[in-house]
Amino acid sequence: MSDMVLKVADYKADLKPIWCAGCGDYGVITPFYQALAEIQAQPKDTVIVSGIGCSGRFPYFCNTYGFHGVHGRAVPTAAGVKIARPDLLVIAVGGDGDGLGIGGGHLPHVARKNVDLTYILIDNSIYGLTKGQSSPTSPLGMKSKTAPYAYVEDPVNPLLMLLAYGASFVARGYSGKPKELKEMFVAALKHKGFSVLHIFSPCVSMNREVTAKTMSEIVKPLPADWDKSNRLRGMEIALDTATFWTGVVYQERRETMDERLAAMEQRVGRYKDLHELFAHYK
Ligand SMILES: Cc1ncc(C[n+]2csc(CCOP(=O)(O)OP(=O)(O)O)c2C)c(N)n1
Ligand code: SF4
Ligand SMILES: [Mg+2]
Repeated sequence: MSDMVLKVADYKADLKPIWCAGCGDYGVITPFYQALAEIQAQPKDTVIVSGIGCSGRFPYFCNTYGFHGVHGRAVPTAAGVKIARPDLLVIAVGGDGDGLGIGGGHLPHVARKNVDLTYILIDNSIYGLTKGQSSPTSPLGMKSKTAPYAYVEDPVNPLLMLLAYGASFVARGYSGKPKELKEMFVAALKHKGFSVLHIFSPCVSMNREVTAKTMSEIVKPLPADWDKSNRLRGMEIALDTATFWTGVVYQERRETMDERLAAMEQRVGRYKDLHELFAHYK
């Protein structure tokens, strides 16, 4: 397998995506397949871990290893896979409810630890799978099944949070711009460290307010000479909520958790079992 040149079709599972017709997630998975082919990811060495949600179905549609886990736990589970098997290409996928609601407490820790994995956060500002409850990114005033008059909460700002948490690669994309997304996926997958893509992907069935039409009015690519090394500048554009700037916002090379663990193993050796480890503390 490793001597063969893999094509985009080689990354597609036999099971075709079953999202609603017109769902933005098709615009996410297509460039993702293309990016896997571009970097020639080996399916046997690639693991996709997802949470629960329409977006959480991602691993079923990819010809790689997959783990469809517990709602909100895609990122810490993926981190565990990477720490146990640093040789694997590890990808976590989930929705805005999964990653920013129930799983919101996990994100800062995997980001600060700089675990070497790629997290695809697919945001549609709604709980799609469970049929239309407000989510942490639903805008103030938006109507939903759980806010029939209007949503009374302010949304979180995922880009601002990810930059503040210390993620070493932060990009923002839109499912309606798949060519841009493919480039971002390639850069994220090649990045050594925690790379995260916040991707807006309209839910055509459950969200009638944040749509492809409203997004097309605010999506704008970052300038070609954008300085990716400036975290504060990234925070400034995150705070510009009138424009949905897309592109690689921030990137730095910082020692990763698996590099630090490997260095420690070199220094102290690998413990054979827990008795040996605890003997160290006597
Ligand atoms: C512990 C737990 N709580 C709640 C649920 C129900 N549940 C399943 S998916 C989901 C929300 C999905 O929304 P999101 O993460 O935004 O994904 P989307 O479907 O929009 O892609 C919820 C609340 C669950 N499966 N497990
Ligand atoms: S409910 Fe929304 S997010 Fe889920 S498959 Fe349908 S369009 Fe996509
Ligand atoms: Mg969602």
